[in-house]
This record gives sequence, structure tokens and C-alpha cells, in this order.
Amino acid sequence: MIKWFYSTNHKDIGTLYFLFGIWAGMVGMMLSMIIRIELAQPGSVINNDQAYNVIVTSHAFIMIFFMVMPIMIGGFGNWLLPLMIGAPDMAFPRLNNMSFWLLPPSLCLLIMSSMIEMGTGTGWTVYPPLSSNMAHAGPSVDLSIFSLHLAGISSILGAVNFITTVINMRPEGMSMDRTPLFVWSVLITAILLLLSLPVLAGAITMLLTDRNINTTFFDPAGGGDPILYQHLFWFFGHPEVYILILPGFGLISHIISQESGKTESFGYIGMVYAMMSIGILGFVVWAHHMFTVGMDVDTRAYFTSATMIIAVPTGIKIFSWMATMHGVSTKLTISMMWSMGFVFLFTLGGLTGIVLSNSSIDVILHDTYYVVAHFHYVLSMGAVFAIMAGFIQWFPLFSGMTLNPKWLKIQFSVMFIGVNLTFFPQHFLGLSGMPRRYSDYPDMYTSWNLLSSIGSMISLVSIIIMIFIIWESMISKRISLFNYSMISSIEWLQKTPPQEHCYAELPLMIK
Ligand code: HAS
Ligand code: CU
Repeated sequence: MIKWFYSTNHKDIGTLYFLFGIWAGMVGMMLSMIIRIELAQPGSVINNDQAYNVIVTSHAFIMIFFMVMPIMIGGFGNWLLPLMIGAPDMAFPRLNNMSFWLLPPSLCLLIMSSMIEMGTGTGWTVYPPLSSNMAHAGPSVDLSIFSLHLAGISSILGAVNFITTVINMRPEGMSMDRTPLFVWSVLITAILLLLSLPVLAGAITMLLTDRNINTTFFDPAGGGDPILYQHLFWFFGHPEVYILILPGFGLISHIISQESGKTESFGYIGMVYAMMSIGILGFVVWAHHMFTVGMDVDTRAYFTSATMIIAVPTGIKIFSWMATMHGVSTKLTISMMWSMGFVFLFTLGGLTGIVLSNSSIDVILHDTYYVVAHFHYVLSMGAVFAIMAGFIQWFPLFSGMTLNPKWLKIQFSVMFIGVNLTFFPQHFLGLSGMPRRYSDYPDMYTSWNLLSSIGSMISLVSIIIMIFIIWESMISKRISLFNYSMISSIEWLQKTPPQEHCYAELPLMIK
């Protein structure tokens, strides 16, 4: 156990990322349950609007930076990428260890920021003047900024490591056009991280000096401009949403082609070019988050058109996945159920994104629950479904054990119902004008909010079932056949009596 702390092995570090991400995911989920309890009916439960905003902010930060990114890039990336290119490890193993260990202190800073004084109630966008020292006096926002600094350094170092690994450590004969799609997806994600995070770092550092040493980058009183912050934030923020989904695209491609009994995804080269186009286009559409700041009509027309063009490469991906599934008669496995759920619900979320990209419509829908519904369809049902699919697909590799397939099917059904019941009604709330980031609402919004809260309880139950399924696989000692095939594990099995096949030794034997 203790060796994991200083291990430089990509599998150990991948496992650390998984444990960290799962823990953060549970914290993030608890925060979301507080949100849904507050919004289950009109009136107040928390009785403190600043506290409500702090919870919303922490929920977003934890889910984005401490759940999805660590699991997808840190967990799956570290575990699978070196194996897929046949490399013995990552290019810089000790840097890899450092990338991980920057995250716990970063999470500590974030949690501390919510526990002291007034907390950070700014939303994950941290817009000034709300985040400036007038509306948010005290050290909370400063701690959140430091938290982002650390998480940002962690991601930049990780990105450098992945890019170097993919470029330098492929075997002879594996040209880039033969490199697996998941490896491509992580490479493109890493480039996006490397180009976008420094811009966020700049923006929040300018905010830090505005708050503490009287600069006025974002303060008109000294010649600054708060809109500048929004441009800098979204120049990072939009590529960030593709950072959250691209590794998921990679995982889904592998699962669909594997479970369809095909050697490769339909349209492999098209898939690579689609991911590259999404990555490049992701940098030129940022102002679709700012249609309400008073842009001139030409700029709005440009950002609307540029944004819509992303539907083309994304559509190529959706239809290629469907073509890969086409014409096969195989058993519907659990990871395939999650993958099909992903393709269906991600498309739904993508289509509402196209609706929002129309600037004249967005002026109406901006900051309403329609936006919340959109991004939870692409994240809670896109990114999270991809994580569930990948976790179930590769659990035997990661742990050496097997999960109970019947319970996994029940768990999938419960979660599928839960998340849709939570987020589908939010489209209606948004269309009828309910704003986001408020702790209360008029009576007319009660029904859909109650339904949404009931849905969130069902999702919570599904996550508890999942934790139980993982626990059950560990105590039941069902060693996966996958690991019998590994020489070290055969030796281990031969010299170990079956009653001692316990989970504690498994991480050691799958080296
Ligand atoms: Fe988004 C806001 C537009 C994809 C995440 N998005 C957000 C926020 C998050 C987020 C977190 O233009 C909120 C940020 C905040 O806190 O304020 N988004 C899009 C578009 C796409 C898109 C056009 N988003 C994502 C992904 C995310 C994500 C992926 C994370 C994983 N999003 C927006 C806009 C806003 C926004 C506005 C600002 C709203 C506001 O007011 O604040 C595209 O990448 C989606 C492409 C995918 C598809 C589906 C598959 C394609 C097919 C091809 C045929 C479809 C066609 C379209 C030709 C389109 C099947 C036809 C159109 C019809 C309606 C029929
Ligand atoms: Cu965007």
C-alpha cells in the first residue's frame, strides 16, 4: 500500500488517480444532492444564499477538475496509453508521480476555501466584479485561485508527459496513422491542455493581483475591463469542455469496436481528423458563452457560425460509431449498453448546444436552466457514461477481478432513468425562464424541480449500487481470467492457496 505513495509506475499512478477521482466524485455528488434538496420545493432549506452559491461552485470545480479530468486523463490515460503503444512506462515517470501529488493539496485548498469566512460563491467561472475584493472580501477566492494554480500545473505537467510519450515511445512500425484512437484522443486533449491552461493561469493571476495588490486589469476605475476576464476565461473554458469529452470519445471508440467484434473503428482516419478538427475549432468559438455582453452583430454572427461547424466533425464521430455497431449480432454487454447510452444522450446534449449557439436564441436562454440541461447531458451523460463504460470494460485489467454482470445491468437501468429524470425537466425550466445559480424560485416551477430532485435521488441510489458491486467483486475473490494469462499472476496463483486470493495483493501481482 505505502509503495503507491512514491511509485513511478504508470499503473500505480493510474490507480491513484482512479481512487482520487472516485473519492472526489462522491464529494461532488453529495454537494449536488444538497443542491437538489434545496431546489426540491420553493422556499429555503439552507437559509443562506452565499452558502448555496459556494456549494454550486465547489460542485462544479470538484466534478470538472477533481473527478472527470483525473479519472479520464489520469486514470485511463496512465493505465491504457503506455499499454496501447507498447511502451514500458510514461516518458517521465517521476514527473508523472508529481502530477498526481499536486492534486490532493489542490483539493485541500479548494475545500478550505469553502470552509473559511464567506467561501467562494462565484460559480466556476469566477467572473469579476463578483469575484473581486468588494463582493468577495476575505481569503476564500484567493485560496480557490491557488487551488486552480496547483491543479493547472498538475495538468500541464501531465500534458507534457503524454505528448512526449506518444511522440517518442511508440514502437517502430506504429506510425501515427496506426496509433490507437484512445492514444490519439489523449494526445489531442494534452495539446488542448497545454495551450489553454496558461491562459486561465494568466486570468486568475491577474484577478489575484487585482484583489490583493491594487492592479486594475478587470476594474474600469483604473482603466481595466471586466469583459477582458470573460474573454480570457472562455478562451480556456471552451477548449476545457472538449478536454472533458475527448478522452471519453477515445474510450467509446475502443469499446464499440471491441464489443462489435471488429478490429478497428469504422472510418479510423476520419475519427482522427474529426478529433483534430474539434480540437482546433474549439479554440475559435469561445465567445458563444458571452453573447449577452453587448457584442456587435458581426461578431455574434461569426461566433454562431463557427460554433455550429463543430457539429460536422462531431456528427462524423456519431455516425462512425453507429457504422461500427452496424450489422453485428453479438451479445449486448454492459459496457456496450453504456456506450450506446453515451452515443444517444451525448447527441441529445450536442443538439441543445447547437440551439444555444444561435446568438439571438442564446440571449434568451443564457443563464437559464436550459444551459444547465445542455451541459449535464454532454457531461453527466456523455463524460460520465464514457467513464462508466471504460471502467466496466477494463476493470478486470485494473484490478484482476470481475464485476457481477446482472447487478451491473440493474445499475445501468437505474442510473439511466435517474440522470434523465434529473436533467430532462431542466430543459422545460430553462425554456420557461428559470435562471441558474439561484437557491429559490416562484411556485410555477415547482413540479419540474421536484421531478428533477427525485431523479437525483435515483441516481444516488445507482451510485450506491455501483459502490456495492465494486465491493462485492473484491470480497468474492473472483479472479479474472484475464489475469490468469499473465505470467506473474500464474506464479502467484500457484504458490498461493485460493483462500488467500484477496484484493490486497492484487495490485502487486498485475505488474
Ligand atoms: Fe456546450 C455552454 C454550445 C458541446 C459543455 N457547454 C456549455 C457549458 C458547458 C458546456 C459546461 O453556443 C456551460 C458553461 C457555463 O458554466 O456557463 N456546446 C455547444 C455546441 C457544442 C457543445 C454547439 N458543451 C459541449 C460539450 C461539452 C459542453 C461536448 C462538455 C463535455 N455550450 C454551447 C453554447 C453554450 C454552451 C452556445 C453557452 C450557453 C450559455 O448561454 O451560457 C457542440 O460541440 C455539440 C456538437 C454535437 C452535436 C451532436 C452530434 C452531431 C450530429 C450531426 C448532425 C447535427 C446537426 C445539427 C447538423 C451537434 C448528430 C442540427 C441541429 C438541430 C437542432 C437539429
Ligand atoms: Cu463553449
